[in-house]
Amino acid sequence: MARDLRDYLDVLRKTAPEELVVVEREVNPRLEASAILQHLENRDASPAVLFQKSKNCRGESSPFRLLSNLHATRRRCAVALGLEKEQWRSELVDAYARLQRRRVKPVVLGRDEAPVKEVVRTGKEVDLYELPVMTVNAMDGQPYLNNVAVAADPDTGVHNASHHRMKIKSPTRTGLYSSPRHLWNYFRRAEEQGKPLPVAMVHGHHPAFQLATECLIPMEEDEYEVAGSLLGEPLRLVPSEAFGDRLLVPADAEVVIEAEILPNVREAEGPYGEFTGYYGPMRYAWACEVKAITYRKDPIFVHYFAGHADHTVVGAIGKEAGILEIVRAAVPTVKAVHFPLSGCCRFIAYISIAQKAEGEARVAAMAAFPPFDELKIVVVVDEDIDVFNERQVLWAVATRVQPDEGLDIIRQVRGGTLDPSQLRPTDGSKLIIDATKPMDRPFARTLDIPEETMAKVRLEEWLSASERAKVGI
Ligand SMILES: Cc1cc2nc3c(=O)[nH]c(=O)nc-3n(C[C@H](O)[C@H](O)[C@H](O)COP(=O)(O)O)c2cc1C
Ligand SMILES: [Mn+2]
Repeated sequence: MARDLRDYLDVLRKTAPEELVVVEREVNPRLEASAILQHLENRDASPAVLFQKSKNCRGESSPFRLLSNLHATRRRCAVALGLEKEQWRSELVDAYARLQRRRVKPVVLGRDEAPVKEVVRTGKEVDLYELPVMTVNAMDGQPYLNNVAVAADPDTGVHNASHHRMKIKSPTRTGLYSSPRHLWNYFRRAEEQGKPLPVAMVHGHHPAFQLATECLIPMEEDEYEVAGSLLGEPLRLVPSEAFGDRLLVPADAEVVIEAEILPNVREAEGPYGEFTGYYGPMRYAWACEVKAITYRKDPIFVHYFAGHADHTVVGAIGKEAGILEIVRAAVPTVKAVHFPLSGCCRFIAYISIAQKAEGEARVAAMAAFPPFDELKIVVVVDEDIDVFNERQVLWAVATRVQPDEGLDIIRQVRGGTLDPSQLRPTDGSKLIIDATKPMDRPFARTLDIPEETMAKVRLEEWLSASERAKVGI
């Protein structure tokens, strides 16, 4: 059996049942589903939520189940990569980096063998409003598809996969906003040749697939091979309905929506509730025509809770792993990289190093910026600081940094296009905070209690069960 979403949900039910909440009552994907997720978040709960029954975009009962918030915790991402749920800190990033080094080529199946072809809608049968697409935030106005967009390089045929949203404008027409990265580059080259670019939205697969699409690899390399690396087996592909071998799509996906991005057409897109926690503006963006929708029997439609952890955590782990590898080439003693939720998992990175020579912290920070344009602030700390513990990181900033020595600003560098504080469309500034201890003079010693005393004192011998219960141990 190939690995897919259903097999992952089974593993989750067995190893981390508290991570999945099932709702039997029929939900409306228009704002009601996100209100439920928001109520949970307000109580500090971030389970994946599987709605067993959902309405479609017309408010009618649909045959689709709706799954959201799947990627909102690193624990669930750890389980997706075959780790224990407790291994969600640097073990998860290290595992991603290790797995990604060994690429696994995909295999191509015939149509009859592909679960995603169990139901095929083409021509007049194509109707996006039949899907349970969520309208997540008040000002979105329309439902937006939001998941993995796959495309083939118009010149080489190599496949790229990356998350993108698509505004639904009619039963077959969508808008697509893309920042200048790989998919953007593919389409611009197709457009220069006057051709449309085939693209497919993949809504639902084993979450290792979604995690793989956020890897940092050169554009010439095949992202389906990275999906194989993280899945631990070749990704199974199948020719698309509308474009045949020119666009191969994941055979074990739940739902695939095949479309063409139209050359020389721009239409209004947005506002949209962004990963930043703000609405992004309305602007002229690409337009697409949907050619086919295919899905499995008893389909599960996966939708991100846009603007929340579900939208950002999935992108963080591949970025952390890619930056860890690149920083390691410059500073071999790098220990860990973390893109915290407080920086929307993109704008801020915490990097720890075992500094051996003065100046290595700056080298680590400089190496971290180029691979990912949205990274804006890098904080470098010593190895005694756990980069997954934000309080420790800020303690290092508070006690090891003098602002006139520890900060550097780099101006007019490619930045994220969705950062609301950025003045110009594609460039902004970067900040380095070197929160490592100086090496050229003695530094204050961190508090500690002798190790042998710590080892000798066992709390069970000092606190009765009832007293231990008071402090939750
Ligand atoms: C859930 C999610 C939604 C995203 N939506 C978009 C989007 O609509 N447009 C965009 O340009 N980038 C979006 N991104 C960011 C890209 O997926 C990300 O930068 C990716 O690495 C680009 O890959 P590529 O260079 O292979 O195209 C999204 C990321 C996530 C995790
Ligand atoms: Mn790419």
